[in-house]
Amino acid sequence: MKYKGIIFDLDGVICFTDHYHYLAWKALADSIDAPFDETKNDRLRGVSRMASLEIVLEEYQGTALGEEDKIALAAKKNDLYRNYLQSMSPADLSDEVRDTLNALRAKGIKLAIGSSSKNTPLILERIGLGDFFDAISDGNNITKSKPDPEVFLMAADMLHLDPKECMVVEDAEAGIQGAIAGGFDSAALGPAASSGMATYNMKSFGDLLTIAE
Ligand code: B16
Ligand code: MG
Repeated sequence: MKYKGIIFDLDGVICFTDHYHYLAWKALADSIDAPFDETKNDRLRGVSRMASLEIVLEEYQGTALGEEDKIALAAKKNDLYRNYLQSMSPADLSDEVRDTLNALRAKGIKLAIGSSSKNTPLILERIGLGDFFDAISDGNNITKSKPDPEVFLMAADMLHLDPKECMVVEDAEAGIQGAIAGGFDSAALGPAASSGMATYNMKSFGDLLTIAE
């Protein structure tokens, strides 16, 4: 096998919660008359919650907001988002992703999560992967969000592997930048695949089986 470990981004790779992020940010933005659309939502991929809020507030023209106000707004968005997550179930994990993960594990490759989301444990539990991964590095154990490599370096460390022995799978450009900065090979899906920055560009998740050979 080319890699001893694979580190997966969660949102946009293992499952898709970006529409729930959109609905929650849109409701929050509407409540304070800040313009927000799908294009702005696309810029939030892989970006931490507080950094996302700064993007949401770029065109906000209401009364000045202090740190406390921003924390309250982010908490309100997160409550809305977590309500949407309650509707997720194992049916939100595609057969292709499930089968590919099982096949990679059968080849003896260690599998980890490297996500910016503090809601990673809830999402994994909802889609039936609560106990699946060998390591979980997420928004709860990092101090710097992607494009910083910290989340991936911590995942590799948890797997007791060197970055050179691991590959990162990402849908966000910020994630591919983080992988490169950490010394990882990377495989890109969706928006990140068109950036041309990754080691491999994939059409679908199952391509990992040939990449990892
Ligand atoms: P939370 P990923 C990221 O997940 C999302 O892509 C990004 O849109 C979100 O702002 C970030 O998690 C933080 O999420 O508010 O749940 O902590 O793609 O890194 O798995
Ligand atoms: Mg992502």
